[in-house]
Amino acid sequence: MDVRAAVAHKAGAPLTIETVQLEGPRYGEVLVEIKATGLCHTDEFTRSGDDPEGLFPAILGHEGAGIVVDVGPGVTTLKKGDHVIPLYTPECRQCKFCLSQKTNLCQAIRATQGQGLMPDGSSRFTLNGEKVFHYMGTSTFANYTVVPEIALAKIREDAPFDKVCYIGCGVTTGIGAVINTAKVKPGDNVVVFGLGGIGLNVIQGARLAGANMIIGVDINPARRELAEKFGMTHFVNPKEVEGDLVPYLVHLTDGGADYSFECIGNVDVMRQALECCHKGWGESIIIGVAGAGKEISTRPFQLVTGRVWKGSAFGGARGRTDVPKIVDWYMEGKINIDDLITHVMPLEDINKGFDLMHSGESIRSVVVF
Ligand code: NAD
Ligand code: DAO
Ligand code: ZN
Repeated sequence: MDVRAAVAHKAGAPLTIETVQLEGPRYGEVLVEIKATGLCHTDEFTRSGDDPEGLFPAILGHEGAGIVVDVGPGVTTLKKGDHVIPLYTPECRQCKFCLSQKTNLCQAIRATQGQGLMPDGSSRFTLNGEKVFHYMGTSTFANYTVVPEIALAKIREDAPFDKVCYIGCGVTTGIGAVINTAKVKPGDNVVVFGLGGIGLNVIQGARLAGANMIIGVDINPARRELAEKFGMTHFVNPKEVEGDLVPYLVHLTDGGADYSFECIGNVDVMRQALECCHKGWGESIIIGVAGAGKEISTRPFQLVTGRVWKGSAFGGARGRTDVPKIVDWYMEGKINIDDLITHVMPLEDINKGFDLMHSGESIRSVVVF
């Protein structure tokens, strides 16, 4: 079938809106009509060429929501008409990783997903007969996409697509990192570096968890007002701190953060995030994705003296199990998504969405089909 898609032809080039051919679902696959998709920094990471594993031409996008249109043979848990959120971290419930209950990093389709292909090793997208790669197993910058059954969370039908698409990445990544990865407890002091689409969800996750101090760190002072609305108790602009940021934060938290979160992708900030943690027990969670070839460093004594460095992918969430629950939280008014969606646009304007991301004007832009 013909579908309308934003195609990334080469690193650094704007996306182009084109009619692409999409083959129907094969064994274990599902055809989804995408109704809305968010634009995440990770899409830009790949579009820009910073992603060392980026493949082109590709249809990017991994923060979508839509409706099942058709199912391939062998699909048992979804049917036509179901409302779904595609998952770039699938949940097969059968692999060693899923069965371990120690991680959300299901490996069932990892190899082919990383190659921009469906689990059988081929692509469903072509443009003028040439292969176009899938992206993160989701490719939501198209009005129809094919996704493996194990990479779809079934959600309630009264949830608005143009809001809950954000649960497909940013919301779950931020809130999940607090609840699943750090396991923040009431009264904990938390420092959040980077108050963008991810960091603001870490802030609201920390508030849900009952944190005491929720300190937001950002070089963009315009982020302060929204972050306060989401639960930030203190704002720190590193450009306005006299002297080093780390001792400033350690002093502010009376010895250091119980938990810190890096939501930028800057390896120098990752070091600051670790070193502002409390001696003996403070844990720092890396969420940001750093550029190709970047490495983190600290003095090993920071770890010897009890600080812990961790990472979190998709908020440690098991998508098919946890995403429907987060949709419920939104529908019950427990979490705020609406105020984070600052811009809505048609697919034709998707490049403007990336411009808004660069200028710092948007938190989340959402494309509606
Ligand atoms: P964003 O651009 O919306 O937000 C980044 C924020 O960091 C901005 O507010 C910016 O002003 C601030 N910032 C930049 N440099 C800073 C500095 N030196 N000190 C303090 N603040 C600084 O990005 P986002 O969509 O929130 O994504 C953040 C990161 O999370 C990206 O690296 C993205 O790729 C990554 N990410 C990770 C996962 C995961 O599962 N681990 C999922 C989604 C996104
Ligand atoms: O299982 O080896 C693996 C990779 C899992 C991918 C997790 C990606 C999380 C970070 C990228 C940000 C996505 C928006
Ligand atoms: Zn699995």
